Amino acid sequence: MALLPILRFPDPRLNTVAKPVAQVDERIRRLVDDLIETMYDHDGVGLAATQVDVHERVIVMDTSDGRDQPRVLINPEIVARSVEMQVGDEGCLSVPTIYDRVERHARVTVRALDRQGQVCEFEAEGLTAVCVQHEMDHLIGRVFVEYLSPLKRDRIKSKMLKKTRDEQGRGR
Ligand code: GNR
Ligand code: NI
Repeated sequence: MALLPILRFPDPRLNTVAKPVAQVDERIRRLVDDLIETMYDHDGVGLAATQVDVHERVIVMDTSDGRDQPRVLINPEIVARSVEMQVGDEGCLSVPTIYDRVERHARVTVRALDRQGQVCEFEAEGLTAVCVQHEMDHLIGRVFVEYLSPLKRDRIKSKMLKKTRDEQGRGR
């Protein structure tokens, strides 16, 4: 297992569209395990392969209270979405310290392959529904701040560039 470095907004690699996984093999399982370890290390509720510069349709999530129920979604598809929407505060490991409101479908039905390559389908609501939509956006190259106003997005962009510069100045 390994901790993977996470790309930071506005890195253009975050805008890459991921390709479907052709076969759930040992390489993909290793990626899944590294994503899970990296997600827990950063106390995240989800992580998409895009964020670690791997452009394949792989997501890991854990929205359980005990943080002991990792979920693996390979080639995820939303097969149904509620008309009802919900607005919730979102954050992103690729946009650290920034939280803002985003409107999402309140419920989504997701179909994906699991770590074994088996098809699984479930209905998600609340934070899990938010997380699925947030992670699936990463796979099509979209970061949540792109839903905010251009003014806010530009401010966040400047703040992230400065943060990255400051950290590199300190030799990190
Ligand atoms: O850890 C995360 N928390 C979170 C909170 C509200 C809505 C979405 C998220 S996902 C985020 C981890 C992340 O960046 N996943 O891509
Ligand atoms: Ni994110």
